[in-house]
Amino acid sequence: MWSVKESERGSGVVAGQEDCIMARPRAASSWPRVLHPSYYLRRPRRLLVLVVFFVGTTFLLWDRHNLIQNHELEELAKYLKGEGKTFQLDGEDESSSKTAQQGKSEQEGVEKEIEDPITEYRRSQVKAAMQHAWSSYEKYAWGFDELQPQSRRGVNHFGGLGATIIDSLDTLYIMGLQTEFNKARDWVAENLHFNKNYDASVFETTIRVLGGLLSAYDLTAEKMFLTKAKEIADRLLPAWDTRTGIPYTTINLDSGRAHNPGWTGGSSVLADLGTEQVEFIGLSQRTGDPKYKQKVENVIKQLRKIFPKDGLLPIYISADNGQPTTGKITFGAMGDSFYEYLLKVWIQGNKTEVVKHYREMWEQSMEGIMGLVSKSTPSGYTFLAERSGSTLYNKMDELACFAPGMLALGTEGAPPEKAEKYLTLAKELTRTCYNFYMSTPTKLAGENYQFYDGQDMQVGTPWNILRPETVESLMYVWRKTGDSKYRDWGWDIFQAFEKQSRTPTGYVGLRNVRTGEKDDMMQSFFVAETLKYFYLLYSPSSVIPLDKWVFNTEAHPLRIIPRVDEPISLEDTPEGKDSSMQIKSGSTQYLRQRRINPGGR
Ligand code: DMJ
Repeated sequence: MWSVKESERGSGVVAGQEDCIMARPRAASSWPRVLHPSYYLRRPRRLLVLVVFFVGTTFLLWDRHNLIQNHELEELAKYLKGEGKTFQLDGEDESSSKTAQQGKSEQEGVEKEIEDPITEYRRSQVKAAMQHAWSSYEKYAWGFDELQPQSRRGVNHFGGLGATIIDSLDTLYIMGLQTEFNKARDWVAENLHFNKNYDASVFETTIRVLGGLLSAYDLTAEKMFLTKAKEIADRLLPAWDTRTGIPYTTINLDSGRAHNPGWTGGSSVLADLGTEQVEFIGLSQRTGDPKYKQKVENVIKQLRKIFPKDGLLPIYISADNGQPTTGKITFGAMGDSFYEYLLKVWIQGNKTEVVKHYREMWEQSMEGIMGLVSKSTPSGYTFLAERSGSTLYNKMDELACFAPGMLALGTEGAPPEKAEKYLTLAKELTRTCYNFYMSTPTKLAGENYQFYDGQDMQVGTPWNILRPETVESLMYVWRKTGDSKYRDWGWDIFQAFEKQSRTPTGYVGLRNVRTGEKDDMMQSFFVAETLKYFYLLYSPSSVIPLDKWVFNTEAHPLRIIPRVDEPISLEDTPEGKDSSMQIKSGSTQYLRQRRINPGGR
């Protein structure tokens, strides 16, 4: 310990001299003297103090700089010492032990493939983000649909079905968060009931609840998930009881009364009625009951009657007569996932003959998409314009940023020139979507963008609600190309979410990406999709491989099962054959497979 005296001694001031110095008037003229080399050269102790001070300060600055620079690596080292292991589910009963086993084999696959510690570190950070989102929800909003982090309470926007819990199941499972997954599973088993007097969105309930439950079933082989999936699907089915079989948008979960809301002008919405096929076909495959797939495949049959040459359908369609009621065409809100599902039903059916027409329709739409492709000036960003009638509007939603991922996925099964065309467009659009983020002061994308001549992209609607589409595309394009640039771009976006959206009580969106003003909502798709796609972006491609799994539009992976049933009759008469026998045989084959390999990997 330094005594006062020692410290005085250390100051290098010789007794008597101090008084002498202090006695001088504090005039400006004293400074040049202090700065003059001779001031120190004549007093070696002062020189020594100065040298020690200089060396010490330099070391401190260097050390601090190094600390900051090496922060990632230190964290990484900690991680490599054993934190953040994935897939460690312990078995409690027979089905859980199957889960644990398949988890282990998945982890082995991960370990074998990982070579890049930075990627592994990033993945661990994404997992930590999920843990933070989950524990915040658990603490403040347990059992509610979604968390309002600033208000520290839950809200029900989906009828009180615990949307965040169901949307989280597979993400928790894939990330190996065993305790959290078990708690979510127990909540579903004990507290998830659907007898709610609530007007639910058929689409949202399908993609989040039905999709989430089916995915949990495919990952864990726990029958309870399938039973719940069937229960909610049965409550949604009356929505398809319309003159054409095109479903209404909204249904009361208790009474089964369905209708279209006023804001659609009484019509059904393309992205709703065309984005329920993967889940309902999946349910038929897993239960052996064809009634689910028949409802949703009939919708495609109706759409084929009005399917234009360019494969682009308007966003509003009458459930009464099956005709479009608007001319508006978009790959953004209300159009988007219809195109996604044309491709995904084909993949889900293992590209077999029975689903061939989905691929054909998708290819047709991809010819049409080329007519929407435009370039910004001066930088030449490629974007997807919207169309009304024959007029193009230079506006693109962030929602349309799913399209590059879809195009990359669609290269499989395309002839070489087409595949090249799809991939080129996918890469160009990914660059644009990444720049939706990087061009704002917060580095988070706005909801949509306008492209004015000479001004490239300008934020239109300024909010960001933690949407996943760009991250989703980064994951697909990275898997397709192996170009690490896409992982780096994802990391830029992830860090922006961490900086702008993370609060001590969960993640929020921004009201304005220019100012950074926060909103008060952690959307359930943040845990279902955004964080899952980030996690997969930093995982080897063998984690949920794309030749064995297909993601629904809420990022819930469903296992690909070959369709061996008869195709639904695409002609009007006679009405489609009863395919129950065929689908039963297909699903029997599937159930047999599951007994051998419950996880499906
Ligand atoms: C999600 O619910 C789905 O991805 C849907 O297809 C579009 N909107 C949100 C995410 O932005």
